Amino acid sequence: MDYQTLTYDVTDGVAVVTLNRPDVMNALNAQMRAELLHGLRQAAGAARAVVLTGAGRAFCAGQDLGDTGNLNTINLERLLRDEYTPILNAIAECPVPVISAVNGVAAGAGANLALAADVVIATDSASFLQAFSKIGLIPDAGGTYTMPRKLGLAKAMGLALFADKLSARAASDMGLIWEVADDASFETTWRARAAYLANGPTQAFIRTKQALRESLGNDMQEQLMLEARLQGECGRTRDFKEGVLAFLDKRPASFEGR
Ligand code: T3D
Repeated sequence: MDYQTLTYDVTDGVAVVTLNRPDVMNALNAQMRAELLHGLRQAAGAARAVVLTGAGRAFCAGQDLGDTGNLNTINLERLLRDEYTPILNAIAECPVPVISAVNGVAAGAGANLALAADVVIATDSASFLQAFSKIGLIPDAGGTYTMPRKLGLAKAMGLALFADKLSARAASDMGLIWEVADDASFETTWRARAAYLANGPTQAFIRTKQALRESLGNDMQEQLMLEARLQGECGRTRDFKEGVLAFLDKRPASFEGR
């Protein structure tokens, strides 16, 4: 696909998808949603780690409010079901870890797109804004699923109702995201994290993602059975043997992802 609204690059096992409509803070129009879905699906089969980030001073300002069409006839249920949900599913179902590298403000569906990733790394000056109530909507793009699970109901409810802008530091302190990096070292930080994943035991990372995501719907016995099955699979990988031998040899492991 010839992307117009994002850039797509795969280098050294890391796919980087960069939302690229900086004039509107990378707001999502129909074309960007289609291209993002395509890019994420491509990346899932082409890399050992995937990064989603934004060009310019924003990560993503959510729905392009200039691209909503006729407000009297707009069908938001269809929009979410047919255009946003497949993107969120593509992140959840991407076998390898997905990092959101949040380079600036993430608002509305842009905030929840960022939070849908497996690992969220934000630059110090970034912020998260559940902007929906400001325009008479509820949090969407998975926000009502993600936020209570990461934060608990009290903080999720407050963010959704009051739409306060949350600094990256506050988001990290609350457990909403994995880490914050200084603006000067932000790109170095997320690239190092992505490289670590791309050079690691990919089969174990795939199953770690699966086990942790599935745990949200499992009881303890189901989860213990899932762990046993997935660990059994890891035990048959070349990377497991290499990891143990490297430990015994007192040398760094060289993982192939198999
Ligand atoms: O509506 C539906 O179809 C339903 C779908 C809903 C899902 C959603 O995502 S609802 C939430 C939509 N997003 C928002 O409500 C956020 C709107 N934007 C803002 O609140 C602010 O722009 C920001 C907090 C993100 C950033 O503020 P600031 O002061 O740093 O920048 P700015 O000056 O407001 O914006 C810069 C430009 O980006 C500006 O254009 P201009 O004046 O330079 O030509 C602004 O209009 C544009 N922009 C920002 N957000 C959007 C946008 N253009 C279109 N859509 C946007 N969402």
